[in-house]
Amino acid sequence: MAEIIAIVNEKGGVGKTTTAAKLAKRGLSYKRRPILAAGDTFRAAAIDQLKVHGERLDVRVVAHQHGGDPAAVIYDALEAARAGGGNLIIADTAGRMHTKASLVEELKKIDRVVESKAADCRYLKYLVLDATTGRNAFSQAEIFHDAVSLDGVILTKYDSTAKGGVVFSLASELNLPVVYICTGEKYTDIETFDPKKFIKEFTGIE
Ligand SMILES: Nc1nc2c(ncn2[C@@H]2O[C@H](COP(=O)(O)OP(=O)(O)OP(=O)(O)O)[C@@H](O)[C@H]2O)c(=O)[nH]1
Ligand SMILES: [Mg+2]
Repeated sequence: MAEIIAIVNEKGGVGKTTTAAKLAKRGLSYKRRPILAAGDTFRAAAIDQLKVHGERLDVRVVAHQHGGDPAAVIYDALEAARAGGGNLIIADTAGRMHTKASLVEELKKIDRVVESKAADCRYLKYLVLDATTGRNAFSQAEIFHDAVSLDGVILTKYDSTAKGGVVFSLASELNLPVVYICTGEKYTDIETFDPKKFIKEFTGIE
């Protein structure tokens, strides 16, 4: 049974693609066989960016042409996994689109593909939030959670801020857990979220 992780946010530059690569690297370290799916078909350079990560990590990248249908890319990645090519699909998605509604529609289409093609798979939708953006990050979470029901949040750029207070409102207002925290640009700069450690750092109280 494969696992599918979709990395989403409709804001550009929050760290989606980097995080997808970090999760692939993490998957490798747990003896998983990741496949990166290039679901950002909107921005011309996005596919190449993911391919570069794939080459560096020696991880297969499933990609279509610029402008293609992201759900079809995920479909092909599922086929590749079924054919024995991997057991952890990590799907990068677009952060810059014409309208907000189009990304949500795209995600719903991806949901439909996964449901019809891979109902037996574990399917997780993680929203990537830039820790430096505060309340704006929370609004993103609200929009996406409402639209596609998220499984968790990955907080990036935690190395650039002492804040990250969004963690509290995500939990209290949306009941949404932070699953990973990213602390830099290297593939290994990702760790599972540790609430106790976070509180200690946030409050400065031992
Ligand atoms: N300091 C720091 N930089 C990060 C982190 N995660 C990503 N970045 C950097 O943020 C920039 C944008 O990262 P991308 O992964 O391209 O962001 P994206 O969300 O895929 O952007 P678009 O595809 O343009 O929507 C890059 O320069 C990354 O190296 C992090 O945890 N810490
Ligand atoms: Mg990207």
